[in-house]
Formats: sequence, structure tokens, C-alpha cells
Amino acid sequence: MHLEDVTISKAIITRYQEELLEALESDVAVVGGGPAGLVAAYYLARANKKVVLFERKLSIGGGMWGGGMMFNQIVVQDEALPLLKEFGVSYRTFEEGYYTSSSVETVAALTLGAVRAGARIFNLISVEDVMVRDNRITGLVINWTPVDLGRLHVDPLTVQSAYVIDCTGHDAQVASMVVKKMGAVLRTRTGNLEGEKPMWAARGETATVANTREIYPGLLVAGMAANAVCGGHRMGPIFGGMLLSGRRAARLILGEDEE
Ligand code: 48H
Repeated sequence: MHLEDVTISKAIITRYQEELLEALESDVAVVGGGPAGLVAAYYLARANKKVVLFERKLSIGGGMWGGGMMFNQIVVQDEALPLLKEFGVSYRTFEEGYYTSSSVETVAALTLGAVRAGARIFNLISVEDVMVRDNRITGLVINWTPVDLGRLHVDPLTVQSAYVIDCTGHDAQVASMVVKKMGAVLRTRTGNLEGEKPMWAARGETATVANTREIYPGLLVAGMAANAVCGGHRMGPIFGGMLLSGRRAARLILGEDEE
């Protein structure tokens, strides 16, 4: 077979550029490709929203890959079982109400589900700032992760979106930016970032879903970020709350759920 090396380069650059141009204006921009972000992206894309997801790392999946202490299994409870089924993830019953899945299979299934539903996923891109107009989030400021890692002085680019979902996990990076840069008053108990509470699986799981909300006009929080912002407990390697939270964030944007 005759292959031109430069044609391969042209194909990659052309297609990536097309994808990135398409991502410049979206209905929803998801920050973070952990379980909460992937599930939110899936449900929104499935509802025909134009969804773009930015993940800082090379790999999508966030904290799910490592299961608990690198034992690559996750636990899911009854309430979240329909989501494992929705994504075609195989699971086994451990005890009544406790199901286990391979963390690797789950990340792969969530990722494929989101992509096939129509979400555009960009890895190796870090969200480093937000755009705010008239006290509403209107978009994100993005840069290549290696620019950040290399501490290079390279100016970023911007993307515009009607909604942003902060799915950045424990650090709640987008919410933190809004507070730090805008002195924003969040829709939390104190109006500020409440901070995450210590391990308590039962409470943490319920709180993750309850704390999934629009905390600032145009900005929702989901997954671990919801508890970091609103003051919920951490829960260890049980992931049902992350999946349910991602779905709830999507439903809130779609007007299918009330806060
Ligand atoms: C682009 C970014 C940026 C940025 C971060 O940590 P995650 O897996 O988040 P969740 O909420 O989907 O799931 C949380 C879960 O993994 C977890 O940590 C649990 C259950 N912990 C319990 C406990 O007790 O510890 O994924 C967040 C993703 C990561 O992939 C980051 O790389 C990415 O967001 N990210 N992407 N721009 N500025 N910041």
C-alpha cells in the first residue's frame, strides 16, 4: 500500500481543527472527564445538546481507573444500578445492595457512551479561566496542558457555552476560579466554597446528588466537585453518586429536574 506520511499529518491536523472549531460554541461545556462529567455529557448529547468536554489529562476517566487503593474494582449501590445497565457495564452482586464492576470496563463504557451519543471530547486541554458577562458564566478559557506543566507563557483561547458543568472532582476548579476571580457569591449555605468533609460513604453519596446544582448563573457543579463546593462528605470508592450526579446535572439543564 502506498502511504504518504505528510497526508497522515494533514488528515490529523484538518480533522482536529474541524472538531475544535465546532467546539467553539456549544450548549454545554463539561470540565473534567471523570465519571460525573462523562455521564452528564452522555445524557445531554443524547438529548441533542451540543456538548463539549475538556479533560486536562491524557486519559479520560479521572479517579475511576484506580478503584479503591489501586484495586481496580468499583462499588455501586442499588440506586445507580440502572446507570450501569444504561451503559452496558457488567456487574456482580457482592451482597444485597452492593454491586461491583471493573473500573476499567466502566471508564471505557462511559467514554464510549458519551462519544457515541455525540459529545466531543478533548483530552490534554486544561481549563484555566472562565468568561463572565453580566454575572453569568458564558464560556471557558482553555490551554494545552503541556503549556501549564511546562510553565510556558502562552496565551490561551476561549470557547463560548450556554452552560458550564464543573466536574473537576475534589478541587472544584471552575467554582474556585469564579470565587477567586469574581468574588462570586455561590448558591451554597454560606455563599462561599464550603469544602469537603471527611469520609462517610452513606452521607457523601446522598449529598453528591443533592448538591448537584447551579451554583452560579450558568455554572453547575456535579460529582465530587458538588460536595467540595457545598460541603458534603467524601465517600471513597463507591461511584453510584458520581453517576447519579452527572445524570442530575444533565436533567437540570434539560429542565427535567427541579433543584
Ligand atoms: C480540565 C480538569 C481540570 C481542568 C481537573 O476526579 P474525577 O474522577 O471527578 P468525579 O467527580 O467525576 O469523580 C470523583 C471520583 O473519581 C472520586 O474522586 C471519588 C469518588 N472520591 C471519593 C473519595 O473519598 O476520595 O475527575 C475529574 C477530572 C479529572 O480527570 C481531572 O484531570 C479533570 O477533571 N480536571 N480538566 N481542566 N482545570 N481540573
